[in-house]
Amino acid sequence: MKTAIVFALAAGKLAAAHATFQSFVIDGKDQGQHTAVRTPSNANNPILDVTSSSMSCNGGTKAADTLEVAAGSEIGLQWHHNDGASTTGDNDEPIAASHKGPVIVYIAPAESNGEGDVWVKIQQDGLTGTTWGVDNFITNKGLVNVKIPELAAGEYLIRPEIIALHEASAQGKAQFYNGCGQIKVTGSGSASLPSGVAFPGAYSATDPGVLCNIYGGEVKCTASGSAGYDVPGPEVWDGASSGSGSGSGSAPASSATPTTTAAASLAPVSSAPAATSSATAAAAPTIGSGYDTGSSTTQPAAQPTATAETGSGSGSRSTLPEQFTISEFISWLETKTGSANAKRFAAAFARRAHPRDFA
Ligand SMILES: [Cu+2]
Repeated sequence: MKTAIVFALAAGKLAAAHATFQSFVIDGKDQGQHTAVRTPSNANNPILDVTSSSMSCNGGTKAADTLEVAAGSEIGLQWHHNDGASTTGDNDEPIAASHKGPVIVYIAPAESNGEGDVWVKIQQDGLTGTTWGVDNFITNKGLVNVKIPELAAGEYLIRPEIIALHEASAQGKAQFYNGCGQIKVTGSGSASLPSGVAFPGAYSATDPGVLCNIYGGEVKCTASGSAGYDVPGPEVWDGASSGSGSGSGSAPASSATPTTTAAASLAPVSSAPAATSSATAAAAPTIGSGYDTGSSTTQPAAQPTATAETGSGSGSRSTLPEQFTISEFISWLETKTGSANAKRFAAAFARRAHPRDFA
């Protein structure tokens, strides 16, 4: 089996394998890139500092338009790896598969501009079995579906968020991605948002779901240290009660809450992997020694090995095609650096989906 991997770095154009929230999808129709979506100030790079002001709306300034959505309706929040670029052949679209972690959605009144204790969590997808929210996110091609609560008509900010935990066993290495969309809720909903949490402020660098080792078997990123994963931040609001937005002591959700519906809508639409999944998995496994010399992360035993590709059309060459196998890549590297260095570099590179400036 030949696994073609696009090593865009070798072609000199590898973008960091991150992601941004870019558009709304309403009734299956994409509303257009940046329409009613605040464009981040720092491209698709992650936030590493939980105290950064960008934790609120990723440094984005107010967009010109606001999108009308019906209270109680389900809308889609579309993310992509790169902004404005073609997604074709991008194995890190919508995000590098290594970037495992939760996918969360918050909402706040628009007049707050995201400042103060205003953010109310309306959905989260953490870890279910061995499936992370980001795994479902990739299966859904970067589309985060969320049900808008039966909110009173008015303008709100909606803030989807991804936390990538692939290096989060070290403090300050969890990667935070968020973005803000501007919506005007219509209809006759009556729920008013409870008080919420602040960004920055809601998360600590040492929260069990932030300082978290996802490798080495069972994940134990919980307050008690038991198996599982505690999604950072408050409890999910049930969409009705008025005093429980800030987390502790929230009322138990009834079986008819938007929470339940929303969780179901986050489930993968299909268990069949996308066509690019095998290549993505090979190119972006969740391990990272290589450049990560400071990491104390326990690595899983299984890893794609360069030698597994031997025999699939290798041969020394001095130039590299746009697509090539690992063995072809090693052969090419050998012509540049010698065998030992080539194998080491190739193996390290294969474990990574993005360059060292933002791991
Ligand atoms: Cu990254």
